Amino acid sequence: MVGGAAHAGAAGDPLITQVQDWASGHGDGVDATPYGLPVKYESDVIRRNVDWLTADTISSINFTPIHALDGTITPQGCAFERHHSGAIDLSKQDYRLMINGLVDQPLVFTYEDLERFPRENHVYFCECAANTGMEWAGAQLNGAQFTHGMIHNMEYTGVPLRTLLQEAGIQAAGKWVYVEGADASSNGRSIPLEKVLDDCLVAFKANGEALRREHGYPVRLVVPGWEGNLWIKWLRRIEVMDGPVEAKEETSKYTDLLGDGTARKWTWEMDAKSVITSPSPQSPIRHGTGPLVITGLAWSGRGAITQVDVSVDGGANWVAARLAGHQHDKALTRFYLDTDWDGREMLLQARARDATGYVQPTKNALREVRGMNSVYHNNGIQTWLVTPNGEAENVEVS
Ligand SMILES: Nc1nc2c(c(=O)[nH]1)N[C@H]1C(S)=C(S)[C@@H](COP(=O)(O)O)O[C@H]1N2
Ligand SMILES: [Mo]
Repeated sequence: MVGGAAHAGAAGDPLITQVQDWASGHGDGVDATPYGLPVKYESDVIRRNVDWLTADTISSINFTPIHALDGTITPQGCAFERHHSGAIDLSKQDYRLMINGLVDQPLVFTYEDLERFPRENHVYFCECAANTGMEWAGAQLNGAQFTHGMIHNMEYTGVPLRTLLQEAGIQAAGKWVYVEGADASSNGRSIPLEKVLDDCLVAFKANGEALRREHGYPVRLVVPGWEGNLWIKWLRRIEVMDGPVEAKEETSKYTDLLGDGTARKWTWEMDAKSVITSPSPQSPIRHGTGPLVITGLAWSGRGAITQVDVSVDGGANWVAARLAGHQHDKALTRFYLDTDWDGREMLLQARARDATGYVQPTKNALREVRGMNSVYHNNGIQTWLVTPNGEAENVEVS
């Protein structure tokens, strides 16, 4: 069908029959682009803000254009940013990492020191706990970038934090670490030692190149599967402690006020979640009826994604989507449903299942357990209403 359409359109098409400018002379030489930027035709694939959320851009957030990306790796240049006191300039020369507290030997590492420890490469997603937080009370923001764009997925190169702590020697009384950044906010968080010894990385490269400034250059902490707030940028100090600090970012923030007035606390893991990135409000169907690729992302902080189901009728019927590309634990998984669209209205949903058997809940199921006061950890099923003209809109089905 697609082939037939292309054949009919080709007759007399000057793009086929005439020699074009780009074939009539030379292109740019290899010296024209020492470091490449996206081509000008893709200039709308950019981070975006939500105005009413970002009155102050210093302590603020922007969103990854997930509606316009494909595959699983997020380019650093358009990966969402979240700063509590702005992105800072910190050179490798001025970089120091201190390990102190309940250790045999307090240590300070330079950037060069870190490069001399055995390093690893891992792909992980980083999701702000507030991702989708604006949707608790009902459908609000019109676009996957805004409802689900506080997430990115990169390949990190770094040294296991375990290795550095072993170098310092953890004392028996040490049960937690307190980690902080070099920025004015410091964004201090407590992390239990089991997690730190398991898979946390002191990372200095992302997607093969140095971390961008806004993602914590020269060194950030990677805390796989756990909420983004723990992923300390411009990592400065790690104190081994016998208990948590109960700092601002883990008491007044990053806890969830339940319906009965008590708070859910230490909600570190990001539960399984998914979203259809296209079609979606910022990526409507422009080609009419016939073959349609429905695609999206799924992820779980508890391991691998094992299945993604897609519904075109608001959750009445489900079809298993095709999981494509690399699949890593605690990393984004790309799914596709290759289908035919008859032009009828669709209520598009995706539902993720992870290796623990956990299935992504509906928003209402989440509200029954968590009440209506929450902001963080909203992993409810998202619905896009696609109308016969191909436009899509953020809605909820009951
Ligand atoms: N030092 C420092 N680390 C920080 C923050 C910060 O403001 N300062 N923000 C945190 C939050 S809330 C999130 S969601 C992630 C975002 O990482 P990104 O900006 O690379 O997307 O970084 C975390 N680490
Ligand atoms: Mo965050």
